[in-house]
Amino acid sequence: MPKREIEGDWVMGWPDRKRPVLVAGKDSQGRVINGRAPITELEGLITPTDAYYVVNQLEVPEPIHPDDWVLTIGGEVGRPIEMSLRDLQKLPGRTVRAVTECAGNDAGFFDYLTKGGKKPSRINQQDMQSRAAMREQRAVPSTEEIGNESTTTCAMSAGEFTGVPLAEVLKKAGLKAGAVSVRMEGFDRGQPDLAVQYRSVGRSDFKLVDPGVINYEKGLPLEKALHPDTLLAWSMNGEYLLHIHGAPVRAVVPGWSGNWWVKWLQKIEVLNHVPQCYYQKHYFVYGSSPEDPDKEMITAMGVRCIIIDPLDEDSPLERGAHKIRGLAWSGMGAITRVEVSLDEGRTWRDAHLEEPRERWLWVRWSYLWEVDKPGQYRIMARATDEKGRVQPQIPWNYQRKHFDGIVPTDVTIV
Ligand SMILES: Nc1nc2c(c(=O)[nH]1)N[C@H]1C(S)=C(S)[C@@H](COP(=O)(O)O)O[C@H]1N2
Ligand SMILES: [Mo]
Repeated sequence: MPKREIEGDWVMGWPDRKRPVLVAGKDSQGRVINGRAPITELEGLITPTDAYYVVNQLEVPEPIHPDDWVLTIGGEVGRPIEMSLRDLQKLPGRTVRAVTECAGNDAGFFDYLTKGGKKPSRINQQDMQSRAAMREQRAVPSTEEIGNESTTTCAMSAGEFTGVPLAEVLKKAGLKAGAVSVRMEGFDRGQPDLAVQYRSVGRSDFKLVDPGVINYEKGLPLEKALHPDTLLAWSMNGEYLLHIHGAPVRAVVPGWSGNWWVKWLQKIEVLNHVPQCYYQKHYFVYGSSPEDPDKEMITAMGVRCIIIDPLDEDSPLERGAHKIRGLAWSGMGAITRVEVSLDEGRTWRDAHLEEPRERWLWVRWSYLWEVDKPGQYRIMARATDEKGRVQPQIPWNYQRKHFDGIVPTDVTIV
């Protein structure tokens, strides 16, 4: 066996193992505007900051100096207030470790599992640079391009976030009795990218709703807004937020998909209704088609489990003992069980859940597989949560959001 690579990188002048590197797309000034995380290379639980995935629906705004930044809190409150970063930092703080996952992550597997066809690669190293260029040109992709482009597995990461519960800020302003939702507005402004919208659906032969130039915004239902782990965060992984992740302050909404985690916050508005924001009503929705009149906003992620080792690409494998490893998490409830099947799902055996099992973080799991007969093998894994929900929980929807199906790994044993 060839020796596995050790001196992959020079870090602080010393040779080290290869480090996970973000696959990024840059704008014409060389600034990263999107990125895919090399999640199958994750060791441990927390994604290093410079390998954290990046998704932006609108143009990335120019940075605001933290000293010039104020957050306005108004609407259905007793005392509308303005708070600086220092004001926020005077309130009781909180740290939460949570998975951020883009609602469109793994969308390509929806079609593979329902219609069959070619299995998308577990990690789709998309050409993020050509995406960035298309975005700047505002080009509408052809159906062929859409067919080749789906985000698999790398639009998710996990981090440690420090900030203040949104509930503390709302308490300070004083919620009025009629409060129903909390609109969070970012200071990024622009027109939604048509290419992104068409890719989400997987075709470009229908008419999109075009809201024109808007700020990114979402109206968080009050119950989730008041959950103590819903934060206004200024820190990620032990340091101040990077600009691309929403500095000075972003929302952290554990268990709910990334689109709820509004970056570059500038305004919080308490409402007596759920607002019809573009990204709430037209894009991050469940529905049967673009014409469906009963679209429903998406909220919590489903029950998720992925195999990160081995991957299809690792095939062929030699006979003997192999450790099957993966990650499991859920927006719906704590993970209590992961099972592995080696016979197309006929029988399932418990995998070992590795501690810790934090509620909003993923759980690492492993299964020792002894295999001595050469042949084709299909490895499947599925997670169960504390309420007994077994994946998948989320049905196919035309926007292909919140995929939580069981994606097998196929390997040959020689
Ligand atoms: N202001 C603002 N917040 C935003 C977005 C955006 O376009 N503008 N994109 C959302 C989406 S769709 C995702 S998946 C997450 C990604 O967060 P990250 O780039 O820090 O990983 O940010 C969310 N918050
Ligand atoms: Mo997203």
